[in-house]
Amino acid sequence: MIELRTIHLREIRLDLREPFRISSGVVSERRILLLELSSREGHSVWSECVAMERPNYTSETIDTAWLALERWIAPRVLGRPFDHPRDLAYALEVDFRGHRMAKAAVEMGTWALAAVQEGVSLSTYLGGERHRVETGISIGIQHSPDTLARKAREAAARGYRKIKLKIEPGADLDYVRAVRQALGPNVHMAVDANAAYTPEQADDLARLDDFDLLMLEQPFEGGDLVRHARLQARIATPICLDESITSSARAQDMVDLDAGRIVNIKPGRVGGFSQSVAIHDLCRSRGVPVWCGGMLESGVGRAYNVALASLPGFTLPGDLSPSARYWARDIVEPEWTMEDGLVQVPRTDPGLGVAVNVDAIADRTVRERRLA
Ligand code: OSB
Ligand code: MG
Repeated sequence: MIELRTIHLREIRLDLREPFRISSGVVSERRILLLELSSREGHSVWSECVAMERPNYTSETIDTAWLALERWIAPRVLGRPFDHPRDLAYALEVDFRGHRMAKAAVEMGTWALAAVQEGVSLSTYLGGERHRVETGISIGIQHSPDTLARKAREAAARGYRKIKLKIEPGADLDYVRAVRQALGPNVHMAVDANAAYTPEQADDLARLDDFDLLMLEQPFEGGDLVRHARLQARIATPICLDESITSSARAQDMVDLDAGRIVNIKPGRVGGFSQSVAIHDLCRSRGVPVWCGGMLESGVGRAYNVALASLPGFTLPGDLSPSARYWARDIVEPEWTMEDGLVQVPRTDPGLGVAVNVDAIADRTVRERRLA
């Protein structure tokens, strides 16, 4: 049994060490929505809502998430006992569309609270098995192919097991070619378009087959499956869907239509861990590899991603870069690190396995609200 007593919302701002550009926009300062959940049983945990400042990845933003949490999510779940986090997830689905990132922040926090209550790590509570997870890097769009090739070479030298390049029309084939030349044939490379292409540009996308890519992520708009299936039928590179997969039903459609052959699971995008685990289970039973994507999370959000990525079906490297890639100083202790391209999964202490630096958060808080 688990019952939420309070949800404390805080917005903090953290400067990225370097701006991160994807096809639909650039982020230099990350506005981060943190939640502190406390239970009737007397435990408390931190969680993170991964929505960004502008609606350029999905329709949600940090401001819509704040509103949804105050108005609809907190009133539905506070003071109400649930047998399991899945029951809370269900309560947030009934007659309540969308707002998945806002819902996920509470739903995932509830899994962490349940883990603490059971005295086990979040990874263990989720059914994770791995003690280490392979780490990939996602490199933003750069000014020139040469700059990108230099960054990719540095990343490969640091041990990353997968190098993912953001692409867009006009910054694709020449960039990918330069990186493949710089890295040689043995490094795992992927590209992510964040929905920047239309089916009329399929000829350009088909040329990516020359570069032996592990995957082409989300070329067409979020929600689309049919156009992705048509593209997959004519290219050899496996398509990986990110924005188009919002639930296990959509993942099933993807497999049935052969609209993609890999899924990027971001728990925030699908409403939390209940859907994430369902997508994982479905893909595993259908032989579809999954991996854990990132949303430029702080060390709090990363703890949730690392725990999820310890499940056995996560067979490809996740976008789980160490703290120092993003921030001068992260808000957790210890910070997340990488060794030989692997991140260690905390499996001994109950819950997240990292402590939150409350002073660092207080210094950076721009607004807060306690919901009870
Ligand atoms: O599509 O995976 C994406 C960041 C913001 C929005 C969308 C995406 C990303 C990333 C970041 O690729 C990966 C990371 O957190 O390291
Ligand atoms: Mg993506």
